[in-house]
Amino acid sequence: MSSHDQMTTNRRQFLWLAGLTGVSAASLSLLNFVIGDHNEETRTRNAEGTATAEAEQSSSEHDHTPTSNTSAASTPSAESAEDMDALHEAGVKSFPAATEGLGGQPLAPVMDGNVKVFNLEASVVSWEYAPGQYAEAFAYNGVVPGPEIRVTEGDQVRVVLTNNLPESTVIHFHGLMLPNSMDGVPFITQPPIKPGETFTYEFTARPGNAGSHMYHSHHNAAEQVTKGLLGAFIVEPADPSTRPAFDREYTIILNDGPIGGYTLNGKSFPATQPLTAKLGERVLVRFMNEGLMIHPMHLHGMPMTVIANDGYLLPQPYMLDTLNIAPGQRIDVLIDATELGVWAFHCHILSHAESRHGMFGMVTVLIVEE
Ligand SMILES: [Cu+2]
Repeated sequence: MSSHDQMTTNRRQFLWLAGLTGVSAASLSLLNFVIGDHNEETRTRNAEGTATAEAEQSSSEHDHTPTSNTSAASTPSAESAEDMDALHEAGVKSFPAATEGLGGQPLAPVMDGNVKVFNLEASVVSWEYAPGQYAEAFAYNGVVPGPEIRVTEGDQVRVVLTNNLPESTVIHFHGLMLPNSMDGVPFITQPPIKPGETFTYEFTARPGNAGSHMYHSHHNAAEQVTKGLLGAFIVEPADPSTRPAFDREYTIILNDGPIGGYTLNGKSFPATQPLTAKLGERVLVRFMNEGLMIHPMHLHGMPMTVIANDGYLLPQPYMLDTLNIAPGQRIDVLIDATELGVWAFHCHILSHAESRHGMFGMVTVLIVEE
């Protein structure tokens, strides 16, 4: 494929995704412009020496992603700077790369009287976490993350889970205050839901429990959750004026493990999705960590204001540009989109974000446009 064809394909992929996310064609030219600048910097930096490459070589042993080529990493001198740069450039230029399946989309409830009913099915799927890269995943309704469940304080909620996995499972509603029998922990609050069985969870979204929460497996969880049995459970405040206003919102679920290594919303760069905002908008980002490691997410160009931990509003918001998010935590931040451009947004444990062969894993961008 010629570079022109590749560029055309990438443009098509970007426009396809732009259609989903509302990014205008102007963003595309902006992205090309900024990427061009970035590559100039990259070439300059790589000409300075090989110390970085050696550090990356040792860290690459910990990568569990297909972009980490250990045989190449063991012979760094075999690769020219030009070859390395070409791989870095190709990865960035393919962003955002189209892949099959998109998790975390809102699940519309079915009403049963005044009860909001959410139907979930857990099953084994083949999940494309990066272009052409598939892994066996355990998924709710076929996607990773599972569909977003969103209710309002005071709602009566029913979640019906059918287990079509080859092993037992349960759902724990992480962060929700609910009756003990609905807490979803095998042999503490309920028997495991065996293969082929269905279990019904029912509770009220309590006033005072608004915020960013999660649902996930609590059985063989180190394996089941990292393989995909996770999702966002968002409780809207009954009175929206009780929480800070924003113009648009994104949820970023962090995960690390068997499906794609280090992922944002079930995808590894360049298959992650960009965040977009118009200049001057205020963006709410709900970070949720479903993985086994801490991930310090770093936004270039603008600070983030932390407004809530685990759903609970902070008495005093504070600003930062690198946010540690531990397993189980949900942290809400506001970003004032004051700076035009395409800004890198990535985990700052660098071996979760970049190898000798380019960026992968927990990398996306915030695009601020006119
Ligand atoms: Cu990380």
